Amino acid sequence: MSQLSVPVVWSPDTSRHDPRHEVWVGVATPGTEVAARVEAIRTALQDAGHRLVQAGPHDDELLGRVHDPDLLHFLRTAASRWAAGEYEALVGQDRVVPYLFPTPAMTAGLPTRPAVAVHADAGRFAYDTMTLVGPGTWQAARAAVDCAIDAAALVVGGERLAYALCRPPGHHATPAGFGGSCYLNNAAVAAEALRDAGHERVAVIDLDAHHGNGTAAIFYDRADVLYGSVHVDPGAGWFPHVVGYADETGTGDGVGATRNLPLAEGTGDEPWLDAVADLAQWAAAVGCTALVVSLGVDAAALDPESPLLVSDQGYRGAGALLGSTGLPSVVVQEGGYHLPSLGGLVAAYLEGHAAARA
Ligand code: SP5
Ligand code: ZN
Repeated sequence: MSQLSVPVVWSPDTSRHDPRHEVWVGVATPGTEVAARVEAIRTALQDAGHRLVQAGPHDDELLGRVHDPDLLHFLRTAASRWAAGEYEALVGQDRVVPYLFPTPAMTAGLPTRPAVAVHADAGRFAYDTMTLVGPGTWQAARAAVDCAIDAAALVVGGERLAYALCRPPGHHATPAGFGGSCYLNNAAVAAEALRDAGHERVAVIDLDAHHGNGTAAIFYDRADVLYGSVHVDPGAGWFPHVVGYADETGTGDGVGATRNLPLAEGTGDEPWLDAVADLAQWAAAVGCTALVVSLGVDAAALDPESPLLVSDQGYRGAGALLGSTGLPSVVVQEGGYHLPSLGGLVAAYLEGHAAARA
């Protein structure tokens, strides 16, 4: 058991974010990306014999390579701007909810000026109404980035596999936008950390049920960080709806360095694992020397947020496929919302990955 023990990098600060609500088709529904997820995963991984490592603080250098300074400034200050307003008295809640979206449909070619009112300014960065910012959101998202940085450092230091218990998740956070329960792109930061340490080509393999539009956007024009994703077909009506199609394959230097493998609703283990195998072979064949795995476990059958039907065995098999590339790997937590089975799914993935041999 101990030889299969994987370092699990976590931080108590990741629990400081409480989304409270998701505004879904105009109605405040209970949040799905809750702090209890951390506890569920941490307990399951401890029970499986993995070892906890607490993340230390890091500066914003790597973060600044994947996100615009304006986004970082907004997220850092939004909760206090909201608290300074009259929203509590007006509507009785303290979460930042966007009210206006200054898309090109509105600005029609004029420059987008920052709005003075924070409820109007939020739409400059938020691209959905479901990803609310509260008092601890920045601290938690920043701590999740620290988990990713420390997990990458462990792999650079010689571990063949490290797991970052990132929460809130990150793969929907784009260079200048947040949404899909994500604020800062943990996986992208891990990839940058591996690049920094001398890995000239890194692959991010995204197993979350949803297309990681943020990670895809960050690396879309780059040849040094590949992005490969298996996810529920956005064309069938699933988040992120407008991106994540198979014909999105990269641009400029990044032509051919993005691969999207969308699957139909109801897809189970066998076709899902075929897609994972395809991505694993691709990463190894094109000369990547390290992997970042965006491990969402919301493709599982019991998950309330996706229609894919992957089992525990499926996640164990995905771990085995990616582990058998032999590439040093940083596994970063993304989605997964069924609290009773969440921890077991992550443990199954890590067991498969840790036991695999090239
Ligand atoms: C990281 C991740 O898995 N993000 C998922 C974002 C998808 N959210 C879309 C939500 C669609 C509506 N779900 C209804 C939930 C009502 N509370
Ligand atoms: Zn997801």
